[in-house]
Amino acid sequence: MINSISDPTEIPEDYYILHECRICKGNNLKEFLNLGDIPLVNSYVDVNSPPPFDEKFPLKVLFCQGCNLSQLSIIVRPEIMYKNYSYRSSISKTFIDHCFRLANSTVKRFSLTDKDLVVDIASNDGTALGEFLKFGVRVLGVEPAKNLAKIATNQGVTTVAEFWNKETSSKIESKYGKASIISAMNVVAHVHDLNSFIEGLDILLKEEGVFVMEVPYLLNFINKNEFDTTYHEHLSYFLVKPLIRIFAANGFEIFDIYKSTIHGGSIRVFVKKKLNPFIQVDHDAINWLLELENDLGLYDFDTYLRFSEDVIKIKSDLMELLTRLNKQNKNIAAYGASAKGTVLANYCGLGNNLVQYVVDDTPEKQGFLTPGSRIPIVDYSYLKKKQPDYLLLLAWNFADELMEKTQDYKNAGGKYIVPIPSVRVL
Ligand code: DWN
Repeated sequence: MINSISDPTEIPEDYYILHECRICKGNNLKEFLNLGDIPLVNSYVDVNSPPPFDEKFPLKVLFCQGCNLSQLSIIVRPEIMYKNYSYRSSISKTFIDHCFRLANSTVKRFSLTDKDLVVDIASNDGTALGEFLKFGVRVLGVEPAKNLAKIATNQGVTTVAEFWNKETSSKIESKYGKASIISAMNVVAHVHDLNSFIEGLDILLKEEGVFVMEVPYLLNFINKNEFDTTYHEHLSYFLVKPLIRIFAANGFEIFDIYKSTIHGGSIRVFVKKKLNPFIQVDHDAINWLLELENDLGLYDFDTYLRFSEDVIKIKSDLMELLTRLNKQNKNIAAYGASAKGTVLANYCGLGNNLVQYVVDDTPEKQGFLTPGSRIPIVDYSYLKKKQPDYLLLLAWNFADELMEKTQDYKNAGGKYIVPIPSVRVL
């Protein structure tokens, strides 16, 4: 989610080119990943009126030598990406369970009661807040995609259909009062103007309140070759080091942080207002991750170049495997019409000739074609009917959950292809 574009020069109508690092404002930005031109990952194609071609945008990642933030070279206008959004966070049980644990631990750790307000930024269909509601706290979602805000509100999670910014924050404050907790799961990486985002937090958060966020961790991205989580929505790829810097520059302070396994590896970061004296900073937790980042070479550009070589190998291994299986007349399907699946398919040049259909349990995606690769998206019953020989797990981050729910497929002789961190047949 971008709230305002401060400096990048406008080129075509739909996107901007980044000229300086969004955190340190330096211009020592070096490219380490170029995935070519890729469509917007949530622009699923209508089977009944497909456009002549799917619009594509350059997808490149740059490393800032100044503050070590990795970031996309362009910024697509948020209005294009988020007005109607097919991704539903409630589709995965693994994620719902994760949100329950987050709600449970947050309510206990900060002694929340029915007087406390929890606000979730980019609350999607209300999955996380639904778990907080179980503990009797007050909740409010903020979600720019009107279709999702409506679903959440209908399910009892009142949701404001707006982008997060200072104006939205002020409006919420005057109507609902200050928040004890503001959460942001998988959205800070989507934000171009981080200063404005944090100013919004400052307005709505109580002086003793806590901001808790989760973002994919660049450490896992590099070490597990998670290149397909690069897409136009993900503007920043975070290490702890640049995060400390951006919060400090805005009067906030990280006081605790730890790794989580969700979405291929994330960090959960707890942040307070700098002047809040009631919460102690866990320096050991923070320093441990900073040392780990340093030891793993994540402040060194050469590490990123080695990663980009691994990415090329995944592409050739996957295409070699799928082409060989196709020649042997094996039927290949996929599971998970995910954003990362769209990037993987388009980068590798994988289409309907190799993968016959993609199974996805999201009703909003079924009946459409995947962006660019144009593979039909179907519901789970297809898998049962067709029993393909191989199932490519495009939502590899939920591999355990997908394999568990497709036990019958496996028992009938089906095999899985897992593309990340390296191509494997299971
Ligand atoms: O930040 C973002 C991340 C966290 O989520 C986004 N901007 C968009 C989205 O990315 P993604 O689409 O790559 O996320 P997922 O959660 O890996 O997508 C999984 C896909 O697989 C979804 O389309 C749902 C589907 N799925 C399913 O149909 N049945 C997943 C599971 C676990 C299932 O049981």
